[in-house]
Amino acid sequence: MTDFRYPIGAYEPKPFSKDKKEEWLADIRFLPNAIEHALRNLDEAQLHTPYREGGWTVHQLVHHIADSHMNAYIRFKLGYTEQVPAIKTYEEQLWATTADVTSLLVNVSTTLLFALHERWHVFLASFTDADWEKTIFHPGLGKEVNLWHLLGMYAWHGRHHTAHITALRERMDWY
Ligand code: NI
Repeated sequence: MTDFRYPIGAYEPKPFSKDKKEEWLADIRFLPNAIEHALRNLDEAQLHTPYREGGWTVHQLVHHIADSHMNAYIRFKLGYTEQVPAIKTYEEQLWATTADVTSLLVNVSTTLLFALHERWHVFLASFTDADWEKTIFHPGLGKEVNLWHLLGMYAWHGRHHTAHITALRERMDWY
């Protein structure tokens, strides 16, 4: 049976390479376009459909990606400018139920993602090979994580949630 939670599988860390870097930077750059494409023509009833039983709705997924990637951007800025800073985890399930998420249209978050990812991509594209080895301390994981690992994680994270939406569209025959 298909696990709807992991349509593209789990994140698999990869060693640093120029090709992988270009691929992951492109994932960051084009995530907002991918989300916009995944959402095309969906009406409010469709947007409020859970992508799996008991899961987040499409609407919550989009706001979650914005929540997650705002945190991600801050993690990269901290990791780049400080010596092994401890980053802050957050309660993503609770963040997905606050008033801004429940009351605002998904367009607000896609607009936010276009601006955020433009800044994030330009920032990341300036990294030297050595910059990718800078680390943050991740209290959730209880260990140091380098910015290369973090890049792969967020490239995966964007594709992972986009696939939740596109897989739902396919199963529901929404075209
Ligand atoms: Ni997520």
